[in-house]
Amino acid sequence: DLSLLRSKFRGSMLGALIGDCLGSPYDNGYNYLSNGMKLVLQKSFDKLEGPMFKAPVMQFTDDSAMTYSLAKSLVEQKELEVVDVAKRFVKSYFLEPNRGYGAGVVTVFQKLRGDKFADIVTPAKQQFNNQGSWGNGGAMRVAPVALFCYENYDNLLDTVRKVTQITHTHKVGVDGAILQAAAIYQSLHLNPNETLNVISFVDDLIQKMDQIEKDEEGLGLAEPQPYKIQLGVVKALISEDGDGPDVKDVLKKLGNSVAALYSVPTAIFCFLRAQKPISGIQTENPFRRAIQYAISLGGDTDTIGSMTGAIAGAYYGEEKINSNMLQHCESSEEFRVLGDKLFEIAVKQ
Ligand code: 8NA
Ligand code: MG
Ligand code: MG
Ligand code: MG
Repeated sequence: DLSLLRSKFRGSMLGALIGDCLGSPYDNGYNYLSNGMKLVLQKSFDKLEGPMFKAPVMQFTDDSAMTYSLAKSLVEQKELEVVDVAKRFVKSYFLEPNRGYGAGVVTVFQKLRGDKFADIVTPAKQQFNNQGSWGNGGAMRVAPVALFCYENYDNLLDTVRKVTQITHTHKVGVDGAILQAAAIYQSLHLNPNETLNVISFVDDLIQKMDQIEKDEEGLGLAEPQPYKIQLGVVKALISEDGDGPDVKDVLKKLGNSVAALYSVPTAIFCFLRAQKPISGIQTENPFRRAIQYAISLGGDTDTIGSMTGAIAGAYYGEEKINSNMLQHCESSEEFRVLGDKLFEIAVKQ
């Protein structure tokens, strides 16, 4: 069904945007939201869904700025042109430097601009004493690649690696982007009108990451397969019955930080957990439930909200994203159009 698939492409782009815009006001360091703040979040989402609510448009942050640049480049070049992507990242940063970029990544942008993009490999490699960044900045912007490579998983892996390494070369930063893209890819290929098998969703990701991390052994990491392990934790948490796991337990085991390893598996968990009701979150809408839950975990709320939104939007499609809520997000029309254009390029009709 091509109209459903188109809606899923839009949903992923819009989901990434809405999670970022709605999540960024709650960015609070490393604590999950207090009961009082969770109520504020509930009421604010209720208002944003209402038709008459006049609120200032919520601004997006670095997550959406970089997602936008990447999508624009893929749409205009119709293939991956890494230098073009790097130029767009840098141009967009220097036009609007106050979008909340990671503390280290700015150095990469300065170096790229400084030598006029003659060398786009070295600046990222030099980050953090030549270790490279393991931040979630590669994963947070990767949705357009998952859409662009809808029909070719091997191409997805290759494309994710190349676009991530513009800023993030640490294996854990790159593999976090691969995992986020793989989760979106799986969501896109599933039918939202059938019940989601949450266990097999995780098992499929474990199998993919096992392969990827096995191929990269020997890089000298203390733990050679960290994502495979964290996905095992996701599977255990999602299998708990009753009210599901306590928020404190989720945070202790999965995390909510700017590290890719402690945020990408968390976003996947939020999407899967929201298949069922969650206490303290009043909504019938599973897309809203996923991002509201992600934001309630605190920490890097814009990014975990955005990554959760990109996965959930790719699964449910645009229909499940409240249109009033979207009106309150900066540039939502542009993100919808980019979803359409990626669909037209990626899906052979
Ligand atoms: P980055 O590459 O600067 O990484 C983010 C941070 O992770 C760095 O500033 C370091 O503190 C740490 N880090 C990464 N790699 C290493 C390493 N090898 N050794 C030691 N420390 C390391 O930027 P990014 O693009 O990955 O960051 C993305 C995040 O920053 C997103 O959440 C984005 O929204 C932004 N951001 C985060 C917060 C927050 O803390 N909640 C606030 C504003 C902006
Ligand atoms: Mg951000
Ligand atoms: Mg970086
Ligand atoms: Mg963030």
